[in-house]
Amino acid sequence: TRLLRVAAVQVGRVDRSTPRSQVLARLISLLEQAARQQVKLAVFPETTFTTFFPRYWIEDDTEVASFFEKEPASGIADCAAVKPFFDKAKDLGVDVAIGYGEETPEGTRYNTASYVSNGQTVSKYRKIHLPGTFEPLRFLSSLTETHPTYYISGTFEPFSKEPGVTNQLEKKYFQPGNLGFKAFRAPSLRATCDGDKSPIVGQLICNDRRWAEGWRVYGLQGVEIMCIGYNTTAWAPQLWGIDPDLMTREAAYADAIFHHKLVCQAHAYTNSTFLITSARCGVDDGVHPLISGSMIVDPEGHIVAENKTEEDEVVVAEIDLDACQQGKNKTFAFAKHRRPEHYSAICDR
Ligand code: CDT
Repeated sequence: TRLLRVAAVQVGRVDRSTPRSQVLARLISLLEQAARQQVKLAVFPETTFTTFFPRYWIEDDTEVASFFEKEPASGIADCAAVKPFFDKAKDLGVDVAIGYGEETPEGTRYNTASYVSNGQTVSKYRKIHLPGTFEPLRFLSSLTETHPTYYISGTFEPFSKEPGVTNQLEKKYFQPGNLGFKAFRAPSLRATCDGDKSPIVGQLICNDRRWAEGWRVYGLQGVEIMCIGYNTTAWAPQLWGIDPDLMTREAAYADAIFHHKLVCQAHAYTNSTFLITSARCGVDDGVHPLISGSMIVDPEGHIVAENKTEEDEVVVAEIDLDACQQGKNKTFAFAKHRRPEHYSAICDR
């Protein structure tokens, strides 16, 4: 056996104006809770240090810049604004995988997740599948007339460029990731694994989890632990292209959770890997709901631990990395069963 205690760290409501210092204090408290439960790897959400700002059309670049970390070449753990978080993780001996808005020294902005151990960046991933649009969705006046309830609910009204529209403007605020899907070993976790093999880890960010392509690239590298943070809106009918009158908010939430679990469990299973996946959830600014659904999934696709609340919460499980071998050696023994000569179309287009 190669036992390891891990945590999906869920983070609740964070508003547009919530100061970094307040978020950091909460994250440090979550780290302490994880360490008290002997957790060695804690996975945090996407854009953990701020609200999920791509939902807003923001014209003032000073405000946009305020949602990014100016990351030095030495890595995010040396970024002054968030250093206390990484110092605490180092003190507690907890490896962290955490998402944040990255601004490079050259000024390029990415949606990034870093794996940091003992104050050092072991690996960095930049989100490749950026959902949504470059421009705000157009306001459809016909819908205002036919769906007055939806538009006067105020859910998205105050933050859209045009009233009554919600946005997912990741293509506007981020460059597509340029680091590929690079699995890596986490040497700091070797001692806890009852053997000489440190785990093979991979990272994706939110929308990436819906795409089989990235998962399989990690699967082909023998990944054993996938770390995935996300912000998934629980109510955006116009964005999804559905009539708001044909679905209740409860049904929309349930459907968003269903699709989240469907892709996470299926892709963990078909790549014979554990998955630790962590939500930024709650109702930001009191009007923007995000799903929860933080969980730890085993290589057979079963959920072994999951969130109980819509707030800050540490979801812990002890996992045995040797459990990956069943799938890797039998049903999904890639070398024996794959037929790549028939797969070229997925690279060609
Ligand atoms: N943050 C993020 O990637 N969210 C997306 C929302 C997609 S709706 C256009 C997700 O896949 O959860």
